[in-house]
Amino acid sequence: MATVEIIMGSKSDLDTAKAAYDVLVEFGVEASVRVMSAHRTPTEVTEFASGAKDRGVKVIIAVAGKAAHLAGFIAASTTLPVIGLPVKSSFMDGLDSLLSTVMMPSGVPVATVAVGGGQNAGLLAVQMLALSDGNLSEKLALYKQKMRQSVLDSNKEIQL
Ligand code: RP5
Repeated sequence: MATVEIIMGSKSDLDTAKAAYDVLVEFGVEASVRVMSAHRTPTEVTEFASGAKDRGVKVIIAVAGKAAHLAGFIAASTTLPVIGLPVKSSFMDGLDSLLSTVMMPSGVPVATVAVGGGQNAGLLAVQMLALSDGNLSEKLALYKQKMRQSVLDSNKEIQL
């Protein structure tokens, strides 16, 4: 069973979801990707969300675009942390997805990352898991060190 379950509203969201999945794989976290729609399969989403904790899931990443209610709909039925990943849509460049995901009512939080921010969604999930996993915590520290070094190297290369 996956520690992080990534749910996307449509298979058309796969490229966005894959960026989060790739980060989780890079950190050695068990992850899965499934299609489930808040609007088209509401019964399945409710069953999925209400049973996630008992399946051993620790974090859920919900990927959706347009009227993107998936993350909030999942958060309504679980106490697990839910990360919302808004998809860049064709008509409003993802502003519709962003607002539909982030503007949750009090009591039902969704930790929303940037439009198309798959990498950060994956990293945020890793950071949550690292709170109780020393090995992951060390990997995150190394990741930060590498990122820092990369910027320092860029600065050396670009001397105009
Ligand atoms: C949302 O509507 C999905 O998350 C997707 O981003 C968007 C369009 O879905 P499709 O019409 O491509 O299936 O539910």
